[in-house]
Amino acid sequence: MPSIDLESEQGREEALRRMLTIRKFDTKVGEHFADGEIPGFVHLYVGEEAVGVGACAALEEDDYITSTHRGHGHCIAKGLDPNLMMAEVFGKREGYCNGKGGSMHIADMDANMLGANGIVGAGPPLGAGAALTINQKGEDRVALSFLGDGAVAQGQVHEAVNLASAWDLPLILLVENNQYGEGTPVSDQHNLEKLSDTAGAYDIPGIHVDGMDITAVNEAVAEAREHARNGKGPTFIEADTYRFHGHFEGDEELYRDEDEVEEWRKRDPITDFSERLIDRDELTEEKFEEMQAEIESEIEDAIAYAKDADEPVPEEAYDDMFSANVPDIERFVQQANARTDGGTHGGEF
Ligand SMILES: Cc1ncc(C[n+]2csc(CCOP(=O)(O)OP(=O)(O)O)c2C)c(N)n1
Repeated sequence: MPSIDLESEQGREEALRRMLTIRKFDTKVGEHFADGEIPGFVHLYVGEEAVGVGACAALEEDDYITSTHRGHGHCIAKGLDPNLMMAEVFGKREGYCNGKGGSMHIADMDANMLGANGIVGAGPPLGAGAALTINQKGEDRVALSFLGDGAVAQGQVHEAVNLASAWDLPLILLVENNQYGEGTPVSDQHNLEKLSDTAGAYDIPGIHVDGMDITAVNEAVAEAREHARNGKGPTFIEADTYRFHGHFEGDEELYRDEDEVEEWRKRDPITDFSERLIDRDELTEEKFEEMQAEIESEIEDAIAYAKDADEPVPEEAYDDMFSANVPDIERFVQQANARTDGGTHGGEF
C-alpha cells in the first residue's frame, strides 16, 4: 500500500492537506526569516508541492528518501512533524537535529528520511547507499533521492546513478527541474533538451512528467517503484516545476522577469488539484477554506512551539557527530588485519 492512496477520496484529501501544509509552513518561514528570527539561510519549496507530495504518496512508510537544500516540502510530504521541523528551522534544541542542522539539514531516521543536504548533489550517493543496504539485506523497499536540475551536473550524482544501474539497485532519482540552478537557466546548464535523457547513458528508464500535476508525478514514481522492487534497478524521473520564491529568501531575482513568474503561478499545483477535487464533488469551496484555516492555525502553533523551545546548550555541541550505530570497530580492525596477514598488501591498521 502506498503511504497515501491517491486512488481513494480520503487519500486525495490527505495529499491536498500535505500540499497546503508545505505552502503554509514555507510561507511562514519566509515571513519569520525576513523578520530576522531564523538563523542561516532558507530555500523555500513554494510552487513545487506537487512533486514532493505526489512522490512520497507513491512510497510506503518504510521506503527511504534523501532530500536537497530545499527540503521542507520533502519532510512534510514524508510525514514529519511540523512542530519539530519548525523548532529545527529556528535552531532550537527540540528540533529534529537538536537545532544543529537548521533548515538545510532536517533528518528523521524514524521516518526513513535520511536528511536534507546543503551539498548540492549529495542526496543520490546516500540514496544509492540506502538502496545497496536494501539489496544486501534482501528487503522489499526502495530509496528515492530528490535532486535539482543544477545537481544533475554534479559528478557524484553520475557515480551514484552508474553504480545503481550496474548493480540494479532499488533507487529512484527524481529531478525537480524548477528551471534554474540559483540564477542560471536550465538551458545554460545542460546541453540536453530533457534532463530525463540522462537515463539513456545508464541504460535505465527515463520519465519526463509535468511536476505541477500531482497525479502525473505520483504515477511516474509508482511505476519506478514497481520497476525497482522487481529487481530491475533505478529510474531517472524529471518533473518540470517552478519555485514561486527566489532561490533563497532575500534573492533579488534579477535573472527572471515577473511575467514568467506570473505565468507559472497560473499553474499553481494546489489550485489545480483543489479545482479537480471540487469538479469531482469531493471538495467544496467552504471545506477548502476551512482546511486552509485549520492548517494556518497548525503552523501558527508550530511557530509558537519553535519560539518557546530551548536554545541548544554548548555542552552538547559535539554530541551526535557520529552515529552510535557504528560497527564494532575493534572487531573490524582485527578482521581486516587477519585478512591482510601474509597478503601482498599486508600491514597493520
Ligand atoms: C557542491 C555544491 N556546489 C555549489 C553549491 C552552491 N549552491 C547552493 S544551491 C545551488 C543551486 C542548486 O540548483 P538546483 O540543484 O537546480 O536546485 P534548486 O535550488 O533549483 O532547487 C548551488 C550551486 C552547493 N551548495 N554545493
